[in-house]
Amino acid sequence: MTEIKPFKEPIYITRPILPPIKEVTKKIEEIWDSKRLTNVGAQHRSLESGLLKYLNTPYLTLFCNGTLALNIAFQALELKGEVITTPFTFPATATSLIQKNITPVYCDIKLDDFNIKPENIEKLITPETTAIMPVHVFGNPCEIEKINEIANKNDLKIIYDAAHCFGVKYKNKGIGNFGDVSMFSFHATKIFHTLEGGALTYNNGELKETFFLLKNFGIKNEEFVLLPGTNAKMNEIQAAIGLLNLPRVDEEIEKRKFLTKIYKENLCDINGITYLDEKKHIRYNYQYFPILINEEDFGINRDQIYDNLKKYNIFSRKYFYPLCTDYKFYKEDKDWNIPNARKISNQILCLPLYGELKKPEIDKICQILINFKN
Ligand code: T4K
Repeated sequence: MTEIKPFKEPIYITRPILPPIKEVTKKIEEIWDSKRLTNVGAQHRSLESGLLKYLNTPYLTLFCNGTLALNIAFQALELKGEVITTPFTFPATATSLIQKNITPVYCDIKLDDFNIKPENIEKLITPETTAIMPVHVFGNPCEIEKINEIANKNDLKIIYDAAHCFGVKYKNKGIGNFGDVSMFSFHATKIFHTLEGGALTYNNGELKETFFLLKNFGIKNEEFVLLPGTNAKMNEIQAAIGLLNLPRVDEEIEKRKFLTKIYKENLCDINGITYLDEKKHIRYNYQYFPILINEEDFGINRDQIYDNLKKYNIFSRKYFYPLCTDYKFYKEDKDWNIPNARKISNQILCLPLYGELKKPEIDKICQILINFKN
């Protein structure tokens, strides 16, 4: 076995795309000159129309982050009682429900895409259920038709957590076209970002005004406050960064697609390591590159690999461990029927993936990983 030296600089799970600083300065000067810093100014309006085109959805509303966008979607759709969701996700999916006094009910996931398992949803529906909130985890589209059918049959709303999905298409349609509402995150760790930020996309134009009111304290005009809203507005600097990043997204996706291919070529024959196959009719965005480690076949487990990679200056992530069902703030230990989610959460490891990385770096990460094999 050849000895491999650690990377000189840390290799993180992701790095944001960054427009040239000169372009940023120019935009900031524009904002400074206008003295309009927030409350839906020119940058905000321009980004909204740019994103409508890019995401190809009938309606879109911007927010200061994805989590508050979710909160507002629940409020606007008047969700209450229970919402069926996945335990294999980032905390914000579940905690945004809890913040609105809605009980998350956890459904198991599928092994071929790590998304909610439609076959198990119906068993979890009770008279209290008002919606289904699936997550297109890692940018992999859920089983949209099946979920639609269940929701229609049971008169439930669908809110997709599409935080990872910027640029994803399903059957040639932007992923934000499905369900009642979809939420995109524009956090710095996402393919497209506005530093912090998010958006809701939807087909029902009547929601537009409600979303607008709810993100701006519920204020209709100087004399009327119509709804108990909050402050969830995207500011002008966030929107300006979005405008500079938007033309760079497709190139970033192409770079990540290439790097994903390199990962797969390196890891395809390694006993104990598997990754998801791509499905038909999907334009992926390569937001993450998750692999599964089977300890029995690989010789060491996911946690050992995670720790060992750090010694080489490689910072992988255990997205998503722990499962939402295992958060400490749940006082009662409910016995959720989620064997697949448990298995995936214990084996998953997301490897560094961002456009700035080069083939030799991916080859080296893989070689280091393969050398851990017992
Ligand atoms: N639903 C789902 C399914 C989500 O995944 C998320 C967020 C949400 C909802 C909520 O959306 P937002 O409210 O955030 O819009 C990160 C992000 O903070 C979070 O947005 C994201 N999901 C989650 C999957 O990843 P952490 O705790 O892993 O981030 P952090 O700070 O450890 O960053 C990871 C790595 O990225 C760093 O090691 C280095 C790099 N990085 C990070 C930042 C913030 C940079 O290079 N530059 C940066 O500015 O949560």
